[in-house]
Amino acid sequence: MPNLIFLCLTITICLSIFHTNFLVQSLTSSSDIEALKAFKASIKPSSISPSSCIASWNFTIDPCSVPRRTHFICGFTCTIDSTHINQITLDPASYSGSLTPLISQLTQLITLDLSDNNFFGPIPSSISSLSNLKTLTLRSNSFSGSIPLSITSLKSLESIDFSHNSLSGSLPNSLNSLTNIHRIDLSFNKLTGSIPKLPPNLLELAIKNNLLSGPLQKTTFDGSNQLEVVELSENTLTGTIESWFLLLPSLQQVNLANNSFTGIQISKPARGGGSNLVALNLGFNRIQGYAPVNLAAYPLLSFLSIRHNSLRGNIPLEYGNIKSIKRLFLDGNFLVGKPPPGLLATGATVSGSLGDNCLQVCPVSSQMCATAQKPNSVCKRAYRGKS
Ligand SMILES: *[C@@H]1O[C@H](CO)[C@@H](O)[C@H](O)[C@H]1NC(C)=O
Ligand SMILES: CC(=O)N[C@H]1CO[C@H](CO)[C@@H](O)[C@@H]1O
Repeated sequence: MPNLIFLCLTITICLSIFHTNFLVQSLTSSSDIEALKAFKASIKPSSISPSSCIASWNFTIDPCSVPRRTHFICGFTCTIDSTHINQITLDPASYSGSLTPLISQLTQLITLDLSDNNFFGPIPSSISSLSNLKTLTLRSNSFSGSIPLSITSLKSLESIDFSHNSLSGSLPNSLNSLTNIHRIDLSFNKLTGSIPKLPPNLLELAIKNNLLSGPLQKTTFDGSNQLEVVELSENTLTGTIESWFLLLPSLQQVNLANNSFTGIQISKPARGGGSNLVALNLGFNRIQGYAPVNLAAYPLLSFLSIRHNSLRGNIPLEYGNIKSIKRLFLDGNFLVGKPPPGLLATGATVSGSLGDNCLQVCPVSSQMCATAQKPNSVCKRAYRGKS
């Protein structure tokens, strides 16, 4: 009997020692450790340089234990209670590999930033399990395939940056269910199709240098009342830019250059601070017709480019009286007549270009006229049979 009691006591002590040790040595949840191991394992060992963060991910100790002098030196952070990984921010160290679907086990992750490496292959759709994720930055890698539809269930997401990858296919249709997102950057990919309805709290939309097509649709921008920045240059967008677009209430910077737009309609903003538009770039399109007079009514407009289009007729006199304008580019059109005096006056603060048009008067004493006008023959041909 005493033997049995002794045995029980021993087992209890052993168990409690084991238990304490277990708690001390293994802070991080086992599923997080498993996910980190898988994350490292899907990176090619040959691409992990000895001085990089990932090289220090040596699982002989617990990832969240401190201090981290030799093991797990950098690349991630843990929650305050050291039980979960809440941030992965890799160093730009040319890591090459895929992103493991087991990333979905890091359920407390708030930031995932793999920018400036060589990750390739698809963005795993299991990423949709990261319900706390606020920042998803995969910029400057080689991810391919389409943007997983499941991404639209990431309700906490505030910022997506997938720019400079090789993503293809169209944008997820239910993008607008990302109710907390304020920044989307998908620039420099191979995305096709049109832009679906935008999330309601979006401030910045950048999809520069892709293969987007079709016109800008009102349904896309309906309710985009916070939208300040629209960067859609270098796509294959077509059609007329309609008057509702520049009247989106928060718009500040718009770049639609290097597309195939053919027309533009501009309405005057409401009187008394009706527009915050500061910069508008419509250069290198196929816009026909007259230079839109109503642009002169945008009270904060400081940069305007409609260069390299097919504008005809006179430069509106009103363009000489835009008080806010600092840079104005109307070069590379078929504009005629005489520029508004306000643009050429000595001491005028506006710079830019009126060159490569069909202006009859453009004094080379003005910097705006430094580039020569088109040859007469070209201008005659352009206006033959038209008024
Ligand atoms: C991991 O760390 C242990 C010591 O904690 C060391 O013996 C081992 O070589 C390390 N492994 C690698 C791959 O660096
Ligand atoms: C904003 C933008 O993309 N502008 C580019 C349009 O294309 C011309 C000519 O190729 C470039 O010089 C511009 O930088």
